[in-house]
Amino acid sequence: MDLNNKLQEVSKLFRIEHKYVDYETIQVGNVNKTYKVNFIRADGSPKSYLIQNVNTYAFRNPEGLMDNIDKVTEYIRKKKPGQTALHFHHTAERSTYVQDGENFWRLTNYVPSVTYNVVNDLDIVHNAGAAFGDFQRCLSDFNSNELIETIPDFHNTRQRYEQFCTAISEDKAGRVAEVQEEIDFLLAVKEQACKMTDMQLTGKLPLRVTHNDTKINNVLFSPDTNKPLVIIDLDTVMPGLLGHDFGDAIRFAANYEEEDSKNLENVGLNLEVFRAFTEGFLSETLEFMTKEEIETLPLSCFVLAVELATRFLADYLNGDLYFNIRYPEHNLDRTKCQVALAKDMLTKMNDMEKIICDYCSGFGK
Ligand code: GN1
Ligand code: MG
Repeated sequence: MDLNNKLQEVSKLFRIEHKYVDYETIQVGNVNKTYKVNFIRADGSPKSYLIQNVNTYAFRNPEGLMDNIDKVTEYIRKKKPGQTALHFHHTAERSTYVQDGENFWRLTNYVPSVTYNVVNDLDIVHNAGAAFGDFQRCLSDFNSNELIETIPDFHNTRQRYEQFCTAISEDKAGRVAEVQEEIDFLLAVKEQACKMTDMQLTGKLPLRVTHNDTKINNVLFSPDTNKPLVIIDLDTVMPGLLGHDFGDAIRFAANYEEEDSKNLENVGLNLEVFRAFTEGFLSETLEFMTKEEIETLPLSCFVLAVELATRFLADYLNGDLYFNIRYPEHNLDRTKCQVALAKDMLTKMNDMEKIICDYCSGFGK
């Protein structure tokens, strides 16, 4: 069926009765497919919604995922009644999704906003750090047993390495020979990259409820004030480590280049952006963080860059089954970029540590 017809049909099931106009594909997500769908209301005014087709290859239990999102958004809404929120519409049967075959559709309000992939404005970066920190703080007393793991072992770096090694030995797409340099680097740093996972397993780092996909483009900003409006992409909200959220945010926002850049000579950690994000994040989280959590923040940035590199490269070796790609070498370019970033981070560990220490000492931590 033509996508126009499908989106019309789905919006009807979610009881949207306005006149359908057209849709725009939102290019940012690497896993789900997202469309902004435009309508005209009876009074002639325009109205848009977001329709997503959830990737059921990545998310094997989409019903459980929607249940997680319901619980978390409701919890946040009660704590912050006036705040902009994501609202998932219901069908006549009170379901927040519509399933047809492998397609799993959902529909939310469209929030007029701006998002950023690369940001140099330090106020915006600081605000994003505070928004993700606030998200953690809001959920710090949420009982994580109520949530399912939407992707089991999502940030279990040891398991990510196992999947990576399987992809190398199977060599399904016949690509191993061309990526030996990247493989060698990733295998060489394995123990360092798995340190946080080990600390979690031995109880040295506490499990919390985390977002697990803290790219700055998952923060919607007000176009007028540049203040954060709402955090989106709650598919991976589940038990995790605070450092996963911090490290993932830094590897994305504090890179001089976008995460799939081919300009490898420019790829690296921008310490000013790191400082701005860190100060915003810690302004919300320092109060409840443990000493070990604070100490592992610089490492977490390296860990998340390396872990994602193993995921991109494993997918490239498997023949690009998981991530949406926009051209054949996309996963390889993503890998090279994360590897270059991880290498640069290794040279800046002390700088990151100093920025964190300076901030903490101001609060007697
Ligand atoms: C995926 O689809 P998107 O862009 O929200 C991935 C993240 C990666 C990210 C890298 C469920 O997120 O883990 O960090 O790509 N999400 C999932 O851009 O695997
Ligand atoms: Mg995501």
